[in-house]
This record gives sequence, structure tokens and C-alpha cells, in this order.
Amino acid sequence: MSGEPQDGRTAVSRDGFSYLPRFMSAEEGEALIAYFESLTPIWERRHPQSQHSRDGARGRRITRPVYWLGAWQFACLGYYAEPDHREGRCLRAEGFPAAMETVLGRLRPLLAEHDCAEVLDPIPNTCLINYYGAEVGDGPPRDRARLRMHRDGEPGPVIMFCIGQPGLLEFVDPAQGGEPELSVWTRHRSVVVFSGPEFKERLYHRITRVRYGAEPALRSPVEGFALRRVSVSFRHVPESLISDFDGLPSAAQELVRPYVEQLAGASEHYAGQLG
Ligand SMILES: O=C(O)CCC(=O)C(=O)O
Repeated sequence: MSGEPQDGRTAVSRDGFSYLPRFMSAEEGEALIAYFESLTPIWERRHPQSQHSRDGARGRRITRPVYWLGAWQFACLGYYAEPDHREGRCLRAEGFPAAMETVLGRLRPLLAEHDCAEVLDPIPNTCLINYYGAEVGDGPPRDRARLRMHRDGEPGPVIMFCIGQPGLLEFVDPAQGGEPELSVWTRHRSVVVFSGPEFKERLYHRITRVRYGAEPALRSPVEGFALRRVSVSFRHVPESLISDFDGLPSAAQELVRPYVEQLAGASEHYAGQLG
């Protein structure tokens, strides 16, 4: 694999990796932009004792505002990570909007070619929506358009939708010094799919940069935040691991309650979870 970034205008295909430029139509892109603008993403904090938290008792804030669909995996509960962190951390969330379902439906033949043996139904049931941009206020803007190196622990393929300005997606092997082995500028309306031991276990992925540009125009639903890119990463969480708020362990309920209360201010689903 090469370390040179692919410019993202043409398809990239490797064993276990597919990059599909303009896979979503212009109309699907517009529908997703309107949907992302209608949500109320939140800045979550990690668990105060997490290895990534060096921010005193409160836990370090994650790098960008997020919103989950299908199952909310809270940063303060340590997300879902095989094999130790699966239970008691996935809160039932709202379902996917129609525009996402349509695009996922068109991906079925491709998903069948990826290594989906671990998952009975390869269509994922949960996703993380990442908002990338800069915090703006009185001082100079503080860029928040990045995502640290990580792996997604859920079983099966990872599917990503990319909307907005190009974001540099890099795959690195931390045991080999962290130089990117594959880098792609993921462009507006593109889709990425990766699966199997090479891309889900050996290689970690990260977003290191997001370009600036006027088109497509993205209105930020987060106050004081200039939005440039939104990505959606779909995953599969076994239904048995998704619980309602009152089914979470009581310690977990107390940790996530402030977030669920915040979400409930704009969402009937979360108001119902608390009710
Ligand atoms: O923004 C992206 O394209 C990557 C997102 C990602 O890695 C994740 O949500 O786990």
C-alpha cells in the first residue's frame, strides 16, 4: 500500500477497502445536509479515569460534536469495544432517516463482497455522526476538524458517508511507527467501506485534516461552531446489547443522565427514555 494521499476523485479499491466517490446523488446529499442541520449534536466527555482523560475529574472532551442513531454509545462509558466493553453501554437511540436507508440499500451488493461473515444481516443498525469544523468566538478560531487514531470495535464492516469539505482519512499501523499506509481525501457524497483483519485490526484510522471551502454550504446546528464536514460511520451492534435508559446499570445511568437530559430538550425519543 502507498503512503501518497489519493485525491478522492476516483474510486480506490483494495482487498477489504472500497472508496466510492459520488456514490450518493446530489439529492441524497441535500437530504442528508438538511437532516444533519436538524439534529442537536453534543460535546461528550470521556470517563474521568479513561487513559485519554487528562482533564481532571471531568474527563477530557472528545474532539468534535457528535450524534448517534440506532444505539448511543457514550464516550463516558468507554464506547463498545470487543471483547471487554460491550455490555451496559449502548442506549437505544432514534432510527435512521429515509435518505440513509436508501443509500445503505444500494450498498447491499458491495457489502456482500466484503467480509461480513460475522454479522447475520450485513446492514448495520447503528451509526455515529461526526461534526468537523472550528470553534469560533472572541479569539482566533480553534480547529476541531480531526479524529484521533482508533479502531471501531463493533463486528463486521464499517461503512462511512462523507458530506461537505474533503477530509483526509488515513490508515496507520501503530506498531510500524504510525506512517499512513493508505490516505484518501474523502469528498462530498462519497462512501467508504472497510472490513476484515487488515483494515479493522492491524490498521487504525484517523482524520487529520479537513479542507476549507464554500460549497456545499453547511449550517451548523452547534452554537459557536463553523461546520465544514460531516461523516457518518455505520456499525452493527447486536440487538441484545442495546438497552433503554432504565435497563442500563445504575452507575451508567448516572454518568449519562446529563447528556440524555440535554438530548431530551430537542428529542421526543430521549424525553420518552427519561419519562
Ligand atoms: O470522519 C470520518 O470519515 C471517519 C469517522 C470515524 O473514523 C469514526 O466515526 O469512527
